[in-house]
Amino acid sequence: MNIVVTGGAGFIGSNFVYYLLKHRPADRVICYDALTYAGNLHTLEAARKNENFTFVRGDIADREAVASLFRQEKPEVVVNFAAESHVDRSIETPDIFLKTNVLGTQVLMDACRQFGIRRYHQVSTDEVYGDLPLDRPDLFFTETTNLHTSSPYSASKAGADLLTLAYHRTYGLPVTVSRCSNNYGPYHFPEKLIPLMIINALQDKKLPVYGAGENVRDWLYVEDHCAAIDLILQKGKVGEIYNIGGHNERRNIDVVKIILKELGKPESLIEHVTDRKGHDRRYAIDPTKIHRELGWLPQTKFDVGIKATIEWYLTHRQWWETIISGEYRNYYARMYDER
Ligand code: NAD
Ligand code: TDX
Repeated sequence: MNIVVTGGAGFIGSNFVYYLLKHRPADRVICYDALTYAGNLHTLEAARKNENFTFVRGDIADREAVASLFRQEKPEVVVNFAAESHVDRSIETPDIFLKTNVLGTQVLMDACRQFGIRRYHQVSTDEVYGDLPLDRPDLFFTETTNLHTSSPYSASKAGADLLTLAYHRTYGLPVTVSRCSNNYGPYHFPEKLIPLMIINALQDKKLPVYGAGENVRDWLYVEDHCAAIDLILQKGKVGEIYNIGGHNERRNIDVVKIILKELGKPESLIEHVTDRKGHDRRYAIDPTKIHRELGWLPQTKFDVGIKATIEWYLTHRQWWETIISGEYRNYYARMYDER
């Protein structure tokens, strides 16, 4: 089978590429990625040595390029990870989020209709549900929770998510949608909470916690997300939405303290900075459906996953040092200087 993985040079997409090469050795994996600031060919170095893997550089919003990808590679399955994925950047510059996340999804699905496809899978997010109050630990997002987005990022992801379901209902496109909670693990771009805190702590730099750090995220080890998507491709029902999450809710401040403890660094490195605009308070996924219907359960406990992640950043210094010595410095100054 030929599987196109869009956004496969980013964090979760690259982990999914490696997951497929390991677990589906009979399949061909084609990574289609525009290599934005978040895409990184170094991440795919090992994959590129595998004869079942092909890399094609291109934009999902570019109709011509996508058509040529479909003519050339004849995919039977498309898994769409490609997106602008960082909430803080969406607050700065929403335009590219609408172009890539909404229009790019439309272009991909139009190609799927034109050329024919066995499955189009849209990688959505728990952020489409908005947030939950901190004082209601009994509340969780289910697949039928109303969408109620907060940031330009989450609104663009909700647009893409709904468009995917509309293409199923209107045109009969064989789609599935997954809405996952926060991922962590290897190849996570250094602007996101966990890698940023690990990398700053390793350099004895301040750790910028937004507000009081009481916002809650539901963390899932990236490989568990990959396994869930693979299962949805194998056994998921067309037209269905699947929530993915492992009931692992943590306050940001507690995650930061765990990282400091693991690295043997002092809590005095923590600096509370101005809060994110419209900051979602709590995300919490109810994964009952994917567990009951497909038998998925997360395999990696947080205390194991976070240690493995820290170890990965310790042993892959070159990967992140290359990133943070480039354009990232301007981003960091823009976001954090005088915050
Ligand atoms: P990422 O920012 O690390 O990677 C995104 C990748 O998409 C990059 O390789 C980038 O080059 C590529 N890309 C961006 N615009 C493109 C375009 N126009 N055409 C082709 N490629 C393009 O993101 P991530 O954290 O790996 O997230 C992957 C997907 O999973 C996204 O759709 C995101 O919304 C979703 N998601 C992420 C999380 C999380 O915790 N990171 C949780 C749930 C869902
Ligand atoms: O410097 C920081 N300080 C801080 O306190 C950063 C970068 C983040 N935070 C806080 C904001 C959030 O409450 O940490 C939490 C996590 O922030 P991010 O890593 O930016 O992730 P989040 O906004 O939760 O979104 C992530 O999960 C859902 C992904 O980036 C999205 O792509 C995904 O859809």
